[in-house]
Amino acid sequence: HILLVLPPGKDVSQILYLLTMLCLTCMVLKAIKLYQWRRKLNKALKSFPGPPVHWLFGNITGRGKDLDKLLEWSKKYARAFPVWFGKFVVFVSLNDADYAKAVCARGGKSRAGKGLLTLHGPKWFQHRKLLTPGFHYGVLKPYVSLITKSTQVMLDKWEHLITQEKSVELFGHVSLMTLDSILKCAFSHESNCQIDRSPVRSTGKTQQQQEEEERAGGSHGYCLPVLLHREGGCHSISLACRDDLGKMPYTTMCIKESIRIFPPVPFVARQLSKPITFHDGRYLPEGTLVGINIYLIHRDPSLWKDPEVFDPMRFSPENSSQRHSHAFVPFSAGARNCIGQQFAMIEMKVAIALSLLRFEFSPNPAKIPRKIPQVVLRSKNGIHVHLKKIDWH
Ligand code: HEM
Ligand SMILES: *[C@@H]1O[C@H](CO)[C@@H](O)[C@H](O)[C@H]1NC(C)=O
Ligand SMILES: CC(=O)N[C@H]1CO[C@H](CO)[C@@H](O)[C@@H]1O
Repeated sequence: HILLVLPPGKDVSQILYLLTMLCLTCMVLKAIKLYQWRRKLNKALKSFPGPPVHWLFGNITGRGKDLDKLLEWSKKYARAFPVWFGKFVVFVSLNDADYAKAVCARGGKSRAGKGLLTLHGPKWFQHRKLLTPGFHYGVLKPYVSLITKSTQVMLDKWEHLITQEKSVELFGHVSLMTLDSILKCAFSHESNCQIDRSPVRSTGKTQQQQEEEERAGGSHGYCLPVLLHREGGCHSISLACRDDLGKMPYTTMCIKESIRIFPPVPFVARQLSKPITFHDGRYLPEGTLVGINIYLIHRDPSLWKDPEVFDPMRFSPENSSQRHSHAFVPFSAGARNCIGQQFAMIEMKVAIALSLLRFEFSPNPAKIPRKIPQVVLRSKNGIHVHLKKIDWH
């Protein structure tokens, strides 16, 4: 445009000079804006003490130990602390149910994933409105038989994998099963992906990449915490047989307790679209990146007694009624919560009930899962379980 408005015959060097000045002015303005924003942010962060920060690398290093590190820090820096990724990017980790409630109450800009996850503003609202009726509980009921079919395919595969002493890695199979189910239910597509993996392979990945991904849980899968039934096992089988899906109270409590301790989505990231002041007077300015730390909220000792202990009775109606509305937020909360929440709950109930009817599960103590947070919470070394077919005669 500049070239067009300049009268012909002007010196090329003059044009270059003009362009350079324009660029410089833009950069200086940007830098000033950034500087002002950083000053405001630093002022706000003064009231959020956090772990010591390396001048260059920030404070997040190896991925494996980060969850334990975060838990350690949350004991020292109550409710929230800044986490630095390098020198310039800071996320404020919100580890408190009240803080989460304040942030979830707003739309905000989502910072993860693709499609609906990355949209915001009117476009997100339009898509969300379009999709929501498709995930209503009543509409989901017919999907039970489709999910049952997918689960049966998975269990049939497991039967062939049983050996006397060796355990079986389940995560890859479960991920494929969830992919199979969602393709059937949402797209009426019979992918047969659990048996014949070519549809996934056609993405141009090498076989090795593909196998690595499958070991890691598949590119499409989400983390399904595998419930290892201990004393409660038989009890939950008989309940699963009698109750219909809407109830299954004991299984539901077990699922909830599993995704409390191992939230499949451990953090939800947001960029504040407006400044926010929390109930305790601390505030954060507009544009700040915050992470709702579901993993830490689910381990807050002021909300959960002995947080590391697996105890489904925490979710009995009596024990749940007094709990903070945002103490348990595996599906996030507010306007941008998980649209697939009901679907996921149904899927987990069906898969677990059918699995427990067919097999007895016990952990392989030599291969205890090692948590690693990525977009979803996964196990670094897979989920290895001993299977024993139940003889009902
Ligand atoms: C146990 C299983 C699942 C868990 C724990 C889970 C959790 C979550 C969480 C925490 C979010 C918020 C993410 C953010 O704000 O950045 C989310 C969003 C979303 N989830 Fe799930 N999810 C699960 C299964 C599913 C399934 C099965 C589907 C699809 C059928 C699904 C579809 C979505 C979509 C479309 C969004 C974006 C919603 C929006 O931005 O308006 N999820 N989920
Ligand atoms: C509440 O939880 C405690 C501890 O898990 C358990 O012993 C108790 O039976 C539960 N109460 C009810 C009514 O479910
Ligand atoms: C890079 C890094 O990890 N920096 C620091 C993070 O915080 C701990 C203390 O919790 C320091 O020891 C690290 O040097």
